[in-house]
Amino acid sequence: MFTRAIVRPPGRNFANGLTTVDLGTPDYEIALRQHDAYCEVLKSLGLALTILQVDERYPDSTFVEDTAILVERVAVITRPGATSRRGEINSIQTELEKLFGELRFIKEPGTVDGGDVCEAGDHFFIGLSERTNEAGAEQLASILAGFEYTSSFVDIRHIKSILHLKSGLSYIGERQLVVIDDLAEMDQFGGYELIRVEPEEQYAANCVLVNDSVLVAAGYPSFSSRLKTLGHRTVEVEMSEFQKMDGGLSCLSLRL
Ligand code: CIR
Repeated sequence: MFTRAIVRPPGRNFANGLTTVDLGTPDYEIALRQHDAYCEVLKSLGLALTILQVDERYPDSTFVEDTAILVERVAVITRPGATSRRGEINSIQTELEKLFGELRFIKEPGTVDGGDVCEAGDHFFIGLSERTNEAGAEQLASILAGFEYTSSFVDIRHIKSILHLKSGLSYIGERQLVVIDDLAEMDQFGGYELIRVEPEEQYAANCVLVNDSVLVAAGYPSFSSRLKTLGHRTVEVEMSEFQKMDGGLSCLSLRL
């Protein structure tokens, strides 16, 4: 069960962040409203929120997930792959020092973005991407192994339609993985029940299991009803402005 989440609202210069998609400029006021609604959903699912101060030095800093990997006994502070995002870790570290007995760090030359790290029970899928390199993935796997978690690497560098592994993969419990077609045939996912997302609903593949519910992006009816059919309780969240900046549901919070 998650009891807490760390979030950070977008700043006024949110639109100056990095993006690879061509969906237009995000509207700051709408983004703020969507972020508020996201926070309300987390609260309604029983999570206490730590709301970090807006930090306009880092326009992408609302995507807090990329800065840390959290498991029960340890928090791993990442070294984000994009140099413009490296400084985001400082305020996250300060916060996590209050909540975790032990912190570990991804060190140079390693890079890891939290968006590439998919926890599936006691196993982790770690994406090798434009942001997470082999050195970073190996460091993370070795830290996690010290806490009895296993890991496997998933190379997504050839899949141009996703920025991070979790843009195309989510674990929703009970050995069920939500996957996009490009990932579905990979050996690493053998032994899991795969829920394939239709290509036109690919953005919906980034969904988040929070306690008894799965957060899904609003506007993907086929995927949403599929999850319901499988017995999941779903909560839809409007994400349009974050999608314009390559962000998904998972990246807006660190859950613990
Ligand atoms: C970036 O390119 O870093 C941000 N604009 C989006 C990060 C999204 N993070 C995530 O999916 N975990």
